[in-house]
Amino acid sequence: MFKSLSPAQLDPILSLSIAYREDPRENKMDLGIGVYRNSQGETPIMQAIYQAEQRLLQTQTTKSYVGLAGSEVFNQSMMDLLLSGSSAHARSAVVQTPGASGALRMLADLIHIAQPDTTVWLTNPSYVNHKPVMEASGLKVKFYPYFDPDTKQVNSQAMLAELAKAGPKDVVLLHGCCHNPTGADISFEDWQAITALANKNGFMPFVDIAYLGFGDGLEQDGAGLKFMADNVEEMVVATSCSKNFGLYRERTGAAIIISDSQQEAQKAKGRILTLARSSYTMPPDHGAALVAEILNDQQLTQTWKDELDQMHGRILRLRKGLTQAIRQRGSDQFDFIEQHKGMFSVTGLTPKQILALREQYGIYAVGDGRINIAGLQEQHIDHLAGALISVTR
Ligand code: PLP
Ligand code: TYF
Repeated sequence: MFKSLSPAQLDPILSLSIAYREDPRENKMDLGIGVYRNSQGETPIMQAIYQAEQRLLQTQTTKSYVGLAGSEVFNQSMMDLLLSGSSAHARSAVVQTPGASGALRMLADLIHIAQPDTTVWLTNPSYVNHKPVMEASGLKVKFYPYFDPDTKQVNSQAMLAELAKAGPKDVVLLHGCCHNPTGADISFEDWQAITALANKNGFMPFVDIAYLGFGDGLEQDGAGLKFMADNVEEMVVATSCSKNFGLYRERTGAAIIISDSQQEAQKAKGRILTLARSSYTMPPDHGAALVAEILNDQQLTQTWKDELDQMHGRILRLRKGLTQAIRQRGSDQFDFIEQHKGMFSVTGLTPKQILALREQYGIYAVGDGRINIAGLQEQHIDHLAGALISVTR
C-alpha cells in the first residue's frame, strides 16, 4: 500500500531544530524555532502553570471525557481574555482546539464547508503552516503585499491597495500581533482601514493571534483585534496558549467565531464540533484545565501576568541590546530590530548568509532570514552582533 508514496517534505523550521540538536559545537546558538527561552537558555514551566498543576493534582478527581468543545470554563476564559469589554462578546462562540494549529484547521474546514470556492489571502510572507493548512482544507491561497524588504516594516499603502480588491468570496488572514516571521506589525490605523474595507467589500477577516502579550503587553496586543471584532458582522479567530502560557506541548488553543447573533455563532460552533468529531473528536484537557484554573483565580492571574510581563520585558531588552551591540560596531543596518514586535525579526539576510551564520558561527536561523530574538542569551549578544555584521559585509 505505502510503497507508492514519495518521501515527505520536511517542515523547514522543525528540520532546523533537528540539525541544531545534532551539531556538536559547544557555542552553538538556536535562533530557529519559535520558543521563548530565559537567560539560561531554558524554556521553564511558568510559575502560574506550576502552581495550577499543584492545585489540579489535589482537586481533579477524574480523567473521564470532557466533551467535544473541551472545557467550557476555558472557552469562556479565552473569550474574556481576547474580547472583554467588546460588543462582539455577546455574539461569539468558542471551541477549545489542539493549539492554534487545530483552530486554524477547524476554521479553514468550516469556511470550506460554508463556501467551497473561498480564497484565503495571506500576508507575504506568513507563518510557514498557514498555506499548507488552508490548502489541506481545500481553500485557495493568495498572498497580499505586507513586508517591505527595504524598510523592514509593513508596506501599509501596498497592503491596503491590494486588500481593496478582496470581496465576498475572500477571507483575509491577519496576524493579531507579533507577526510571524517578520516582527513587523500593522498599526491601529491599519486595523481600522482593513475593518472599513471588510465592511465595504464583504470579505471576512480571519485573525491568528499566537503571541498575545509578547509585543506591547496584553492590552495593547489585542487592541486591533478587539476594534475589528466590535465593528464587523462576521470574523473568526485562532488563538494559542503555547507561547503566553508556555504550554507548547500541551496543545492548548481555541477557535472563536464572531457572527451577527449568538444563534448564528452557536450554529457555526456546532459545525466545528461535527468536524472535530470526524478527526480528533476532543481536544486534550490538561493545558486548558490549567489555563482555566489561572484565569479564574485572581492571585494566579496576577502571577501569570507578572511573569508574562517579565518575558516581554526581556525580549525588549534583547532587541535593544542587540541593536546597540551592532551600532557599537559602526553599523545602523539592523536598527529595525528594536522596532519589531514579539519573538521574531526578519533580518533581510539571504539564504546564503543564513547558511554562513550556521556553518561559520554555529548560529541557527530560519532560511528566510528570520531570527528568534527570544532564543537569545544576554552573553551571546556580542557574538551574534559580530556574526551578523561579518556575514553581511
Ligand atoms: N499561528 C502562528 C502565527 C504561530 O506562529 C504558531 C506557532 O506555533 C501557531 C499558529 C501554532 O501554534 P500552536 O502551538 O498553538 O498550534
Ligand atoms: O514559527 C515557529 O517557529 C513556531 C513554532 O511546523 C512552529 O510557530 C514551527 C513550525 C511548525 C510548528 C510550530
